[in-house]
Amino acid sequence: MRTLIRHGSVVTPQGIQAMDVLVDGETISALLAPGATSDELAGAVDRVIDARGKYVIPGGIDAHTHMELPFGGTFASDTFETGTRAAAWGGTTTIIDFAVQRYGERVQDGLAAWHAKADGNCFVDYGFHQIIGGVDDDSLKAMDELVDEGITSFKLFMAYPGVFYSDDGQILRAMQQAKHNGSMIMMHAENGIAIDVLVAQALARGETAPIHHGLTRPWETEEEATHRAIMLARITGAPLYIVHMSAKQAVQTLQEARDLGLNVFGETCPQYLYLSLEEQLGAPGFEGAKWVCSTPLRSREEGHQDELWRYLRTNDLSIVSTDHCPFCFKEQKELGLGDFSKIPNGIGSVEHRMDLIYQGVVDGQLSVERWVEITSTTPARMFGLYPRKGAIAPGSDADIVVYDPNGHTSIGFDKTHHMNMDHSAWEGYEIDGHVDVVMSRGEVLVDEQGFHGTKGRGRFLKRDLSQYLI
Ligand code: DUC
Ligand code: ZN
Ligand code: ZN
Repeated sequence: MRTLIRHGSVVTPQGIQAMDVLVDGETISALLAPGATSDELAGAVDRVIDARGKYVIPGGIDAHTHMELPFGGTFASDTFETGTRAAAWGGTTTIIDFAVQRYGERVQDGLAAWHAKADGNCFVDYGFHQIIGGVDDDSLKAMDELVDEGITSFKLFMAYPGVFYSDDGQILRAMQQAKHNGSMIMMHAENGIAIDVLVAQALARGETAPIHHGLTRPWETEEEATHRAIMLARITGAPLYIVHMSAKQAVQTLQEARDLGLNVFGETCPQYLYLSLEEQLGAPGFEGAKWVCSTPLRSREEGHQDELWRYLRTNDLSIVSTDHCPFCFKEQKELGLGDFSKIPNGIGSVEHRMDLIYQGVVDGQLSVERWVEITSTTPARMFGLYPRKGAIAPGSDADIVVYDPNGHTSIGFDKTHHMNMDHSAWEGYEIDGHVDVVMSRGEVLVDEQGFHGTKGRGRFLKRDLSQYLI
């Protein structure tokens, strides 16, 4: 099957150029001057997609999702089937999910469990990071084995004592192992020991509403953990990627480390750019439970949101992913009625990331090139997928989105919603743009006629080492 995407503006981090894109089978075969002749096309074309007035961008890469994550006595409500279908609807053609090893389990068993959930069920391509919930001799050895299997990044938690938590000695050992095998350590940077004390004290005072989730995880707990993680990485020489950063002070600490030349990187998520402690977490009654996630939403009064946009412009934050971890309100979020600490942590956004960050372009926060860079090209480079993914170039996978900057998307539960949730955390958001066509390895998954994807077509991606590391 040969497809020609005509008359569009191809956007990459390097610039915007009027180009026709020829797709042959699963990959891009040529970029041609607009209006290519049949000689230049060297043969018949089976399908033509008209992208006049539209952007042609590499498919989105969401480097942080949690399909079916066990959390707080329940499971994230999207399966790999429902979650990757929603991703495709929103222009995301690759996800990297987190396989889980809990304390006492073999790492290899945790990874096998994630393959069992995902393999044969995905609509788009997928890779895994590995959560190490119990650092010991066996799990450190397993890290080397996993690198050979294309799992080249490992997440540790400085939060959630008794669940995923690693102490500083364990973190140091895992970082030494990462330095040895070339992999990337990803860090959930919050001081969980201090947070658990603050949570117990708040509950003892009768402070049970969702906003106390945020108030008991003050920015200092994120900044302190960020600093500690950077220092441990510095001792070991290992690279470090800090996930879901929300506090401006934590990103300033990251920026200072980057300015010293350390291999440290930061990620944020749409919820930290748009939503706030006061408006969402502080919504009346139990409503705020919809936005309980960790790290928490931050105060707008303190100005975190604007600072995060600025740090995206200066590349102190390198990537926007979602931390997609959806829970229904009924029966899941409601587990925390009367006790905010029992509300499962997470927000569902995998469907809306490309649109929400495009709105940042419309609002003057980012250039269109930077939008592509932080949602696709940098995630590909950071996690060993480039140039197979994250590029519009001959030889790359034909994961392509045709995006209409003159289109419109109304986000809401009854409107554009394919995630397996009973509400939208983004209800009422209006986007001045629209995902028109989504192609995964040469196959059109979404167009004006609707959805054409096939469950199980998504392939597991064996990833290389990060391309940002020397
Ligand atoms: N944060 C969340 O909000 N959900 C899942 C795990 C995490 O770290
Ligand atoms: Zn986390
Ligand atoms: Zn996460």
